[in-house]
Amino acid sequence: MGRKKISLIGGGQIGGVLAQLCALRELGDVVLFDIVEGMPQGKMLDIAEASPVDGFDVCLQGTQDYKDIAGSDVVIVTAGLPRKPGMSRDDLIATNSKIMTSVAEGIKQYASNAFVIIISNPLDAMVTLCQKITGMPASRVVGQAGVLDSARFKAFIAWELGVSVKDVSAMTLGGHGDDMVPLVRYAAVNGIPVMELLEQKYGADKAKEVMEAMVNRTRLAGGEVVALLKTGSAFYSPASSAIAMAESVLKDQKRVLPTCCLLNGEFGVNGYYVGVPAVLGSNGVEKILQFKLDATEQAMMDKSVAAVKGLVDSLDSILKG
Ligand code: TXD
Repeated sequence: MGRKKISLIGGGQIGGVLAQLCALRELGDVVLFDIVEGMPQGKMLDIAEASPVDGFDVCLQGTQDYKDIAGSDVVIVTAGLPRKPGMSRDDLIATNSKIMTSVAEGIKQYASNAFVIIISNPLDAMVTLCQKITGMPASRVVGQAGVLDSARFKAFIAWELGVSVKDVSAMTLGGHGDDMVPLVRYAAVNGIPVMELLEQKYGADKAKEVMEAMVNRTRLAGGEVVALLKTGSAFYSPASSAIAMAESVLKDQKRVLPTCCLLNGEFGVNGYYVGVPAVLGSNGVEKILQFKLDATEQAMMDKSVAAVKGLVDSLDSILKG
């Protein structure tokens, strides 16, 4: 039995960390594709030379040739420009949709049986484009945003309450933009509602304020990192997040992870990619878990979905222009 194979399209900041995480966890052999001559080869050689130190046995290859992604079990796409300070994710659409078009054609030709995770921004539009061009089943083309947005929300809650991040569960739904929907009602520490713990600590009024600040920080967390870095955007946490999704598929873990999925009526959305909780296993998106949103949550979801629709509906004219 051969090893699993993971191909990473885009060998920049996130791509490099993805390659190292795949190797450290021995998820499988890794191919790193980038258009920049020598760069993916150099990064893979560098990681491979750490293998005797870290003790992993996988093959690592850098390439400029899509042929090398043939037979991939998982493909993760980060190709495209990142944001600069002051830019929104949506400002990237013109450049990144051209890049995504060429990437999707490469995947269609050589790896159409893989499970594909898109990371490139603007996320919801890029995953839509990739699925359209490849024509692959929507259960095998998804986007990563929710695992990261939820991780940020969980981290802020853990830091605020002084508890382990391992015991916090919380989730964000919707698009990967500033209108995303952090679900306050379901945020919990080992099952205990976070709001109850905040009320004990601060009283009801201040507890609401503290939660609101965490919700806002979650929504703007990508920009917070961009402003600090000054060049480029977050890369460690997006890489970890996509690896959790890839691992769930490669090992058939059936984890329930917030995933950017093509919806078919779920949460009142039809025909658009939006972040929802999904069971990820060897068949890709095996199930979307639905539950009732209250009126406030539904209103936030509708606003977030409206932003996704506006962006996705502009794709056709951008690609023609
Ligand atoms: O959670 C999320 N989804 C995200 C997404 C969180 C943070 C950043 N997110 C987005 O990921 C970000 O806005 C970018 O659109 C992507 C990649 O971010 P990264 O920080 O890795 O960008 P880099 O370092 O600029 O790397 C991009 C690489 C770079 O090496 C280019 O040479 C390459 O993409 N590139 C290409 N690769 C293949 N094919 C083509 N055509 C191509 N064009 C550029």
